[in-house]
This record gives sequence, structure tokens and C-alpha cells, in this order.
Amino acid sequence: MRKWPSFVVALLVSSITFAQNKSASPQASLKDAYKDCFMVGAALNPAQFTGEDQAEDAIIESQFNTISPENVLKWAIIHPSPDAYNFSPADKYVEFGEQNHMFIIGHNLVWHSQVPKWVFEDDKGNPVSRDVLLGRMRDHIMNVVGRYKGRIKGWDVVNEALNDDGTLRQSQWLKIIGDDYIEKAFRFAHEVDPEAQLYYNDYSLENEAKRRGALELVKKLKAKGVAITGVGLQDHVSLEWPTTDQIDATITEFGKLGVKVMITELDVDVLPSASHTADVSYKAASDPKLNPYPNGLPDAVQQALARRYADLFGTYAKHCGLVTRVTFWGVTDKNSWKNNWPIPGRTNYPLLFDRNAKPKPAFDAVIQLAPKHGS
Ligand code: 9MR
Repeated sequence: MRKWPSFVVALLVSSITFAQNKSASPQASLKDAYKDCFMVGAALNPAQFTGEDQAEDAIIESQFNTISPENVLKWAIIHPSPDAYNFSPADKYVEFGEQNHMFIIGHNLVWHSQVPKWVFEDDKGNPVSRDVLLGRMRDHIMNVVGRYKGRIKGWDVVNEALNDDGTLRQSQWLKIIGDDYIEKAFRFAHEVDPEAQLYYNDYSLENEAKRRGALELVKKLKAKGVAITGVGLQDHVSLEWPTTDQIDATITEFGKLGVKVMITELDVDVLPSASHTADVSYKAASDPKLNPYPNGLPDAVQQALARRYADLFGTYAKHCGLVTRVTFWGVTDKNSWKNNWPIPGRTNYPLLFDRNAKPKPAFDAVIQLAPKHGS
């Protein structure tokens, strides 16, 4: 592991105050600040990659060198019925990334969520056989990965296959195909684009039991010669969970298996009662007490968010080279999924740019913590 003396010093003083008026240079950019360490990116929605949202586009173009699609490559959107592919939004996403010379990520190929029912059923509504489902999975991967071959450079091949206790989630994929569905998905993706990086992506991998399950999964895949490049830690985190020690240990342990680690969906929830999960099916009831900052974030919380982001980037930067990418799940607080999950209609503040597309103290904290080039 490389040593960064200036960064170590910065870590020691990570409890300093990131005052609102002590801004980083207006030219400061995340992608340049961390260029010796890892790529920095964001998940995009159509308003951004079609040019409708110019304020956000200015941020994306100046700050990021990699992009992920928040939704347009999910099965339900790109392949809504057996013979119909809806490639147009994904085509625009990929074109936007190419125009801006970005490392383009595909998210995702095989997931339990956002998959239409027809995928798992025959025309009478009965479950299909293992062979039929494997055939559908293969066709989907051939068509989607094949269309963007050489352009989308890294794929979340399998997303969220594990339960919190580290066992395999009882998804339709598992029930119908069996536990080799994960291996098959990677093999199909590798067959169609042997140059593409292929990832397993999940949330809460910092928790011991789930992490053990993921480590076992990666070990098994590697033992079978499956081309897995990396593991995505989603990192939908809160101000307290997980600890930086948990994150540090998780990155180290995956690194020991010879896979790269990416932080793929980073955001920090500052609201109360957020669950330590990113399971899209989890929902909680609306309650004004659980939406305490509808008109702005109090300074103390703003400072806590800045410190948390500094601690997170300090931990990621300890693993320069092993961690190859850090991607935020969104660009500004305005459009973050965290405003509507797990409770709809709250005002959350999870990202580095505020609702007016202005950098927050957390942005300055992350820039100030970056390893100095050449040190
Ligand atoms: O941010 C995404 C949101 O807009 C979608 O409604 C939701 C369901 O498709 O998915 C969200 O993104 C999820 C990602 O694809 C996988 N990890 C958890 C993310 C947040 O739920």
C-alpha cells in the first residue's frame, strides 16, 4: 500500500471544522483530486444525459470521469416484453459518456428487482424450467452486453444476490435455475465481451455475516475460473454506520482474494430512522418527526456530514489502486432516491452538491483530503 504523508496528516486532523465559507477553489474537481487513486463518478438519470438539466451537466462534466445509469439499463426498462428492447435511453446514456470521455458502467444484468414477471413464467403463468430461464438470461445478456460491447467497460453482472445473513437470496433466479445462476451470468457476459470488467455488486457487505457470504461467493467463482474482476460495495451509508474500520476491513478482505473493489452507490443518509439496508422493497410510514430538516440542514449536521465524507474518502484512499472507483448514487440532493426511500417525500441531504447544484462543505472536505499528487 502506498504511503501518503500529507494525507495521513490530513486524517489526523479530520475532526477540523469544514466551515461553509472556507471553500475549495471553484476549479477544484473530484476526478483530478483523486486521479492518482481511483476514478470518481455518479449515477445519472435521463434529464442529465439528454442535456435537459444543464446545472447538473456542468457538475458531471467538471467533476466525474465515470458514470453509472441509475435505471435505464435495468431489465424492466430495457427489455420490458419478450421481443421488445427499449434501447433508446441507454443509447443516449452511452453516447453522453463517450462524448465526455468517461469510463461507462452498465448496471445491471441479473437482479431480483425490476425484472418483469414474464421472464420467469410461461404463457400460462407457470414457472418456466431451468433451461428456459437460462436461455432467457443468456439472450438478454447477449443482446444488451453485445450492443454496447467495447463501449460499456464494466458491468454489474449480478446485483444483490445475498441475504443479510450471507446466504443466497431466494430469488426467482435461484429458485428456478439453482445456485449456479451467478456463475452462468458471468460466463455469458464474458463470452459476449471478454474485455469488459465484470462485477458482483451488493449493499451492507461491511456487516460481518453478509461479508462472509460474499467472500465465499467470490472464492467459489474464482476457483471455477469465472472471470470476476471486482466487487462493488454500494455504500448507502448513514452518519454512523458502518464504521470506517468495518469498511477498511471489508476492502482489505476482498483485496486478498485478488479482486478489485469499487464503491458503487455512495450516499450518506442524515435523516433519523434510516434502515441499514438498501433493499428497495423496504418501506416505512410517513411521520413529520422523521423529516426534521424540510427547510435546510442545520450547520451542526452539515459539519457532521462533511466529517463523515472526509472519513469515508480517507478510508477509500488508504487503498489506492485496490479501490479503483468511487461512484455517488446521484449528482445533487434534489434528485436523490434518498428523498423517497424508505419514506416517500422527505428532504434528505446525502450527496456533495445541494439542491441548487452548489458544492456543500462535504465537497470541500473531500477535496481537501485528497492525496497530493506526487507525494
Ligand atoms: O435509485 C434507483 C431508484 O431510482 C429506483 O426506483 C430503484 C428501483 O429500481 O433503484 C434505485 O437504485 C438501486 C440500485 O439499482 C441498486 N442498489 C440500491 C439502489 C437504491 O435503491
